[in-house]
Amino acid sequence: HHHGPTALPPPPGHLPPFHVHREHIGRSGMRALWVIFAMFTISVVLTVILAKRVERKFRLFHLITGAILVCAHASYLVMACGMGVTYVRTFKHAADGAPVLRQVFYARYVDWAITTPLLLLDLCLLAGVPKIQTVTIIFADLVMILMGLFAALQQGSERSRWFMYAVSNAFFLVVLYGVVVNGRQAASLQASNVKRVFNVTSGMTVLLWIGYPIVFALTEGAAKISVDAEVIAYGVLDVFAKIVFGFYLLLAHSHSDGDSVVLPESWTEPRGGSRYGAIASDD
Ligand code: RET
Repeated sequence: HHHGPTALPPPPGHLPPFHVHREHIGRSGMRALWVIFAMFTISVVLTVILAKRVERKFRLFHLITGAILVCAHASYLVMACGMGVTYVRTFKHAADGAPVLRQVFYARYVDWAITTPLLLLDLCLLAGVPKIQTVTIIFADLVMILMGLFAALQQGSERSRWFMYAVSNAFFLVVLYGVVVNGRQAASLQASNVKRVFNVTSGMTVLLWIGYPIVFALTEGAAKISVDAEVIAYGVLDVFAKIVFGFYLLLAHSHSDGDSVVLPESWTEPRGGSRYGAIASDD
């Protein structure tokens, strides 16, 4: 009998028939992926149009928000084409006792690893959060996403999956603290319009982001809801956390000089002798 070049040698002895039950995306999930892909496509075009309407020096938030939208647009295209997805063992069994494997879209985590730091950068630059605090918030966020990815792909033990979920949530608390405490403190020094825009965008961030670990627990965590429901739930959160957030930020922040953000000295001042790199001693 001929085996292809990559075929493994036949197993020794008799193996029991191995069959598994698979949970995967259906029609409504596929339709949702394409609809959300289309929404991100339109949003990218609108962001470019909005950017063209303001002077170059007021385009920082358009650039960051545009990068977030382009990234999500690419990630939805990848997922709608059936890429960035794998099967992971759940800890459930089908009626006939077969283990249940479930589709996990790890492409999301690649997207989130890039876009959540940029969303936080939007908020930190808006409030004028000092550099070191900004870097801390963004690094905590990156660890949160990566630990979530490892939890989602974990097949060995259910306990280690939930342990890593807890670690990820601990880093999430650091992010929330940074946005609510450091962000609010920095924003309190800004003009009233900037303060108002920060209150709305940071409030949206806190409320919407809390939705992600909840959806995770129901889907990649415990496989309580279908893959279609998962795609729709994350999709709704993504649309609000990226598109609604982004356009509110760009439209409410009216780009007149009186509204512009005041960054701490350490962001803007040239290097001096008493500095630690480009960072002020009081930063
Ligand atoms: C995971 C699982 C583990 C626990 C926690 C999570 C948090 C995820 C968050 C994602 C935010 C995504 C956004 C995407 C862009 O639209 C990784 C789901 C805490 C907060 C805002």
